[in-house]
Amino acid sequence: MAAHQTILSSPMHVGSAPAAMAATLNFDANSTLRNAGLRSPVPHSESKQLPAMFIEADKNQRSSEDSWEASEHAELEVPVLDLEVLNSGPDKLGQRQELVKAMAKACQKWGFFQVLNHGVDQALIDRCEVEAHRMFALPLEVKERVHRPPGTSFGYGANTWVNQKVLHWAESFHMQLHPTSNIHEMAAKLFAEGDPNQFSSAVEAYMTAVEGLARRLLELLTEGLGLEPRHFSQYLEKERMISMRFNFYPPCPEPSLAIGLRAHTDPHLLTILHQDSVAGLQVQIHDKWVTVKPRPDCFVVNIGDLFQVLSNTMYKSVLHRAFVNSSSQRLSLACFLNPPLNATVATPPELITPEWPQIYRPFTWLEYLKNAYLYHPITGADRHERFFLSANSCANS
Ligand SMILES: O=C(O)CCC(=O)C(=O)O
Repeated sequence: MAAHQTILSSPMHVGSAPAAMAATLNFDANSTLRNAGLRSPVPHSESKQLPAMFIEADKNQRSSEDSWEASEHAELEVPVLDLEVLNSGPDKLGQRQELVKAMAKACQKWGFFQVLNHGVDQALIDRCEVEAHRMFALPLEVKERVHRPPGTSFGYGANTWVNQKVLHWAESFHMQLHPTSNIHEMAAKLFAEGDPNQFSSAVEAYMTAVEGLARRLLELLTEGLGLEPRHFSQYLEKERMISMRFNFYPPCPEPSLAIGLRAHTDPHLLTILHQDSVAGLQVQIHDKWVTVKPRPDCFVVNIGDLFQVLSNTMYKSVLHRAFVNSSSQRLSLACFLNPPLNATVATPPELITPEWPQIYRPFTWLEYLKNAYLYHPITGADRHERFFLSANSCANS
């Protein structure tokens, strides 16, 4: 068993200035989730036939018959949890405990849940969605002003993984709020002829509100592990990484041959996703793909790889993907909560017992990010195995 470690401990000095941290994210172009360098093959809803570069040959990756409609299997509904009970009042105390338990149970089984009455103003969500649509509707040559260079993390383009031959039927735009915001800079390029502030103020206000929600959820989830609620969140007060990806899926001429976003786990700590009213997100459970019913009044929350490590696999980071359809466009806003790159991620000793031994060795988020994308870039299903304490210590998984 490893020596006692603090989880998300004080930064180890990999390079402490925010600018230096940002710079270290620029991986080798051949080794990461990267932009495909798209210029012309942006998915077009006008196409009658699916262009070859979007045809997914691997049937296991297509959104096909193997999906179960949650409505036909009541037990296969990603749970919807009502946060209303968090509003203080002595009569709500018992209900709060129930909520914490339900949340922990959802993360053990699904790694996913939805939250209702989450406290993020609906007007803020609507405003951010309007701005996302405005951004994707810009002419391609304007969007390319913020083109994400191959091998880097932020900007406009299409996500592909190394080794992936086929393009996703999707456009994406990834921005960062912390440690340094790149939102104003990119808005200034995108909306040079208009009012960049309209875009950046909506996006920043949305991300700030969602970060607040993510922190509240992190504390409840931590409590659900039997730890003091601020056990992890205390380390994210000053330094943290907050980013958001807009995912836009135009109607697809042959949806059964394409995929919006391939199956993957999120490498992050926690993901807070808002999907519009069009279905597309699917979660894998018992080797079946289950559709997460769109609830625009809810956020979808999922455990990332880092939280799986911190929880010693009690919480699961689960494969998910996005499918596309022929009639409706779809928008999702995915916000990611992360520690700073130089934070140490280590399972707390309280969660390590003889019956539930330590699975992972401590590592930094930077080390994980580089390895995660370098070695298991496509599904991410087993990329965290590289961080097992020893080859045989996968007893709990
Ligand atoms: O669009 C979706 O529902 C899924 C998005 C997602 O998984 C991601 O951005 O990582």
